[in-house]
Amino acid sequence: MIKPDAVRAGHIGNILQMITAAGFRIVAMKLTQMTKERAGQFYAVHRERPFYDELCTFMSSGPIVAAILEKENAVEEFRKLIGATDPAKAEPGTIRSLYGTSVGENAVHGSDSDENAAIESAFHFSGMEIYC
Ligand code: DAT
Ligand code: MG
Repeated sequence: MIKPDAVRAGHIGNILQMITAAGFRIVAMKLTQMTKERAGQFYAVHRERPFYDELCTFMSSGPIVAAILEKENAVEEFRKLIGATDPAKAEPGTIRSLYGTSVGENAVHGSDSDENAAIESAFHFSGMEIYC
């Protein structure tokens, strides 16, 4: 996902350019806004964390770009491209280092495993919206 902060700041085009230049193929994509309840479902694993409410408020604060990306070793490769959760600690040149503004508002989401990538893909897209 391109998060609401980066969409608001006009970074959709630059971020997609970085993603495709890094060799990812976009197999599904949409501009959409999650309700706070849907954001809560998406981030349910973080339910007990102190930042959960802030996270759900932020993630539902405006439209996001949801996408499914395909590449060899995609999960690990995408996490390299986006950088560390805290933009201040992200490698220079990574998406979060360039476009994130704080640990909460860090421009992009990436799945953390193939299993979660499948769950998160199904959260945002129906089979007919996926072009593998
Ligand atoms: P990542 O998005 O790198 O997988 P995560 O899964 O640990 O990081 O956390 C999910 C999101 O929650 C993260 O992108 C931003 C928010 N978050 C994480 N730690 C936070 C913190 N200490 N304060 C505020 N928001 C935080
Ligand atoms: Mg995570």
